[in-house]
Amino acid sequence: MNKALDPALMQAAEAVGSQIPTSMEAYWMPFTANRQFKKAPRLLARASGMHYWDVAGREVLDAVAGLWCVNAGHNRPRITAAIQQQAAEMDFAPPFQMAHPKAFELAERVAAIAPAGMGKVFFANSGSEAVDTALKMALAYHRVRGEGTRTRLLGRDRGYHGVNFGGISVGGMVGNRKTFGLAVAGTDHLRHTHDPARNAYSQGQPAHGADFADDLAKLVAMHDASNIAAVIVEPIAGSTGVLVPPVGYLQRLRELCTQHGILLIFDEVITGFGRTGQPFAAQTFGVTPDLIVCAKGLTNGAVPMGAVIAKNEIHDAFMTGAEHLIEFPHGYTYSGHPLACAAGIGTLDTYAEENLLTRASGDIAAYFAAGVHSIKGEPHVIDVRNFGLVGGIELQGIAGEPTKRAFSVFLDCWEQGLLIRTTGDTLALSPPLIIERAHIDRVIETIRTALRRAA
Ligand code: PXG
Ligand code: PLP
Repeated sequence: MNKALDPALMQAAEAVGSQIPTSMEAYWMPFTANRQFKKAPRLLARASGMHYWDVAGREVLDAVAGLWCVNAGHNRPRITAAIQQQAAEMDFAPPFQMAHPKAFELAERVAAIAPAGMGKVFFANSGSEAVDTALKMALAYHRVRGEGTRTRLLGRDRGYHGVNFGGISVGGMVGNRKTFGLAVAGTDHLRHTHDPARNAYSQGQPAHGADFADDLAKLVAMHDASNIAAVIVEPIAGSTGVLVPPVGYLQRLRELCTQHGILLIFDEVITGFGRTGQPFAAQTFGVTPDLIVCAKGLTNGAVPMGAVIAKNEIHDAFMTGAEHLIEFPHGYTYSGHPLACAAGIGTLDTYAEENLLTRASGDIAAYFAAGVHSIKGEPHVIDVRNFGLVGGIELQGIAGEPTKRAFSVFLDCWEQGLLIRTTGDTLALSPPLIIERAHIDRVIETIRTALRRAA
């Protein structure tokens, strides 16, 4: 007998013909409270457009694009067809000293929507891999130009750059760092820009805090620019609770980086592919970094893939020396995997056909902003933040039990048929870019109901 699920859920699942796990023992779940989850599992079975259906056949509105990644909505036909066709045609092609046509095609397509002058695309398989790729690229770039003393990597408090050693080292979420020893040495961090005393309930970009960027000048004074390779920031910090950059902040960072020869890396794993109303946040905020890290929306979440988009001159600096030598000793077995490339091309086609990469700059974003800000004044709410089609609703945590209140709201929403995300005591929203007004109404009213009965 199946002991994995409680009898009621199992019965419901069997009634709709869902495949259900025969055991939950072996799967060690990522970033999950494993024991709690396995007592009351939330299992998804199908998806289409704005919705999931769980194994019991219950419809769930997706207000977080899966995990910030399904920007075109679920199971889009072009993407599905591209994957199916590729799987039947060629399973794998070695990416080292070999290639296949779709890798070139996808790179061209990504470069075409990237900021001008950023025309070189290096593939990885996740945001975390892309982050570590960008950090290594920065180190190697300085070295190949004879500035090999530039080895220090800077990040920012509350930054999330994935979970690999490079990423947690420049990252600034203590829970993701404290367990893992020394990780990569020689990092340092700017302060984060969250300043609720001055900026609570800002609509779009907060007015105050451009001066937080001057922390970079302080770190230059401390370490000397000749020792600093790069600074990496998320244009909008996502995982740490949707922190929108203050007006002028990214511009100031860019100025300081240029002045000191430090590479500026934008981690656009969440902000990339239309989340802010342009293909990349670099374009939305009018600031061109030296490297862009992206993933998630690159393939609409359908096949794992990440990428680093580099300025042409960074790439070109590597193209020296003997032509038979490998210029950048880095890459993954699955860099530019055929299935991921096919999914990426199908994804970019879908975005283009439906103008999704700029949809979050239009009326729907204004409607979304009005919706999330209408939550102000509900129980426990202490701040609301938004930009494009991303929103954060920060709750007062329960004293001594951080994250518990937000997670209880998450569970209530799930019971009501709505998928959101929580980080700390912030509720995060990043719906598929195809969202319509009626969906937004439903998201907001479901959260409102949950807040009004939250402990
Ligand atoms: N950089 C940023 C800015 C991200 O948001 C990564 C890197 C890592 O990507 P991979 O594909 O390795 O997961 C991310 C991923 C959350 C949450 O709770 C966010 C992410 C991943 C998991 C959870 O908000 N973002
Ligand atoms: N570990 C071993 C023993 C390997 O042979 C390889 C790749 O060949 C890796 C790790 C890295 O795997 P990937 O290229 O998928 O990142």
